[in-house]
Amino acid sequence: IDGSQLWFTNTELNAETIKACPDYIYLSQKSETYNIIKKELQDNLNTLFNKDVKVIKKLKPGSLCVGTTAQKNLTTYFSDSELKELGNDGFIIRTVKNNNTIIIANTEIGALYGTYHYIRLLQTSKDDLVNLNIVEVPSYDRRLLNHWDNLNGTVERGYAGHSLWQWDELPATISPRYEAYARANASIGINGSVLNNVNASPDILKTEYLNKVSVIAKVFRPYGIKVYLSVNFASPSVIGGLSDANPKSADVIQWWKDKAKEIYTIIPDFGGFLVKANSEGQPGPNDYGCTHADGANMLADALQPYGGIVMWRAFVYNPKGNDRAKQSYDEFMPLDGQFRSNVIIQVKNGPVDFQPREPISSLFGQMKHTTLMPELQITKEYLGFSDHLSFLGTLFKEFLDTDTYTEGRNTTVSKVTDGSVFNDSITAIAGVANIGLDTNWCGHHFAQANWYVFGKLAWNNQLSVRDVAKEWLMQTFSHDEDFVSSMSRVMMESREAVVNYMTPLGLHHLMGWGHHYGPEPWCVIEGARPDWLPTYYHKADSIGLGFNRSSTGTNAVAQYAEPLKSVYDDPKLCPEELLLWFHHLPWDYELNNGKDLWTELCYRYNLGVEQAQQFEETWNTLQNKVDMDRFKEVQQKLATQVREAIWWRDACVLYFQTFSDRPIPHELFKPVHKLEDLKKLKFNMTHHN
Ligand code: BDP
Repeated sequence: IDGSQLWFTNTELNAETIKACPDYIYLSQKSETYNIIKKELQDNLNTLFNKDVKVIKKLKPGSLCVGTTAQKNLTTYFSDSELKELGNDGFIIRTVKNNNTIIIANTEIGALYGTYHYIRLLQTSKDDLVNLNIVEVPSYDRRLLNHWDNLNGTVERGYAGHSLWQWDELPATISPRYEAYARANASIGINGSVLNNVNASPDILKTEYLNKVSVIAKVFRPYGIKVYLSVNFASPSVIGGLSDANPKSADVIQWWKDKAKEIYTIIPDFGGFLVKANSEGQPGPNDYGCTHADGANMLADALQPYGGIVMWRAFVYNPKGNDRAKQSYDEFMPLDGQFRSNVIIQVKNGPVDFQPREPISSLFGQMKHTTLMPELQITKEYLGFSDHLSFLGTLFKEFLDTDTYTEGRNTTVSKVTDGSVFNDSITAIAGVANIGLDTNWCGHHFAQANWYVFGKLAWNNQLSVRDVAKEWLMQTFSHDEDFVSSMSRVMMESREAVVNYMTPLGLHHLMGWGHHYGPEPWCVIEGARPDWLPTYYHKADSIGLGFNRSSTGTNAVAQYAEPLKSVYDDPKLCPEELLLWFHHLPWDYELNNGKDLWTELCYRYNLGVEQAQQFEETWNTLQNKVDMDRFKEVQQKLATQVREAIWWRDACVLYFQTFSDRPIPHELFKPVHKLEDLKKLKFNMTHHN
């Protein structure tokens, strides 16, 4: 077993659900999507129950019925209002009279989601499923993957091989992986893909490429997945022959209008644009003295006649600014309320950049008159690439569950972004994909779980990620209870372990310059942007450690609503896991547990190593519960993780020791490495791609 089947690998029936086997599948409609539904149900039911379940066109007792509200013989069992509330993508699965179970939705795609849900239940539920009444409506309307894939086939921050999209072969040749990808996404509710890197090549908007994109869109369509593209703001001048890309210029406005028209002629259900502007060297409206709102609105107006949207990224910062963590807020807050209704501002979860742990971006909840969408990173740029096992469900959930307090208690990030608090014109969430051409798609077998959990949380941001982990383990590996409970425990702890051995107590960005793999807290590079260097973030000195973002420092805390602001501002109240994010504290600063900062730091780094060792030991006890190939591959990765956890611990502790001038508590650990040796290590990127 090579992992290519993702969470469709282990098609085992859960013992309790054996009674649920329908006698028939009632499907009276025809379409490409219904063909998928039919195939999924037949294949799965036949395998699961080892029985030939017939598809019928006239309803009989004992049927599993799938359809939409257009079929009046199915709707009699539902009230108009409950059907209406399902919106485009929701569904109901209900057992009615004559032992019939109906999967109903307003659209075929909703019925497809219901189908996948039902199959998943057969495989993982503890219930016997003979009397179902399930209503599911997604938290976000648009649930998107962002691919940072370049047109030359490389993937920015991709650790699972080259890009899935075979631009050179398209449109003539269609890789079978496009459909496999669409199926995997549809099974967890993802309904949009931005195909290309946010550092976008203008070429993507050339007719030649649009024709290629249209072929991918066609494969995705019956699975309910829309295609979106990242666009380069300078496109009108680079590929359009105009003298500039000024959003106020009539020619530029017209160019985008014409381009939008062309796009929708080629791809009628095109989703919209994702834009990285005036960020890390990308062009944007600021180049012409215009604001982000001017730029976003100009594009939004071009897409508006066709129902397209603009996802405009708030990831902006400038080396001249005083604290990178504050800049996105400072730049965007004054623009609140100025964006068109088909613009959504895409905001990274934290104020800096996808660190193992960050507080939430202060924009969430604060930009009350603008629609915001979270951007999460599924690919683990800063958490050990695809080499370390680190389940991001806990990271995503911690972020979504964080209370912004902007509209009083319990106005969590989930609620301020999914339409529960504000009257959002669009609701959306994006995850930067970890998918590539590797046989197992994600580089590490367990990295597939991060794709999976992103999709599940985009569908329902209230889910328990422990349950998601278990459900994923059952479908991907085995139903064995010991296996599922042991590995779900590992998964649930794994992100915290990474935080511990990389950046405990609110430290951040200690990773090597550029590649972001491995520890380089000492890193200084002549001429490099200071805000890309670790020393900018940890600010270690003889007095202590941490970035003072309190009211005595850069006052980033002031960007949060009360009581967050006061809590973050006071080291005694600030959650310990964010302490050094907000404060520069003396080495002998006493923490709540009575230990001084230096001791606690050593303790946490070592704890991370112990956790990684524990993961490896746990996996080794499970050898006879998984297939040999995946067992060995994961085993090898876990061994690497332990080795590198030690590398991280030693590098950081030994380096910070040059400032603290204190001994490592002898009962904790003795470094394996010497600081001079670690400083000489050169990272080899090719090994990791
Ligand atoms: C950072 C990455 C960089 C991306 C950038 C972005 O290091 O490769 O282009 O974010 O999100 O995380 O635009």
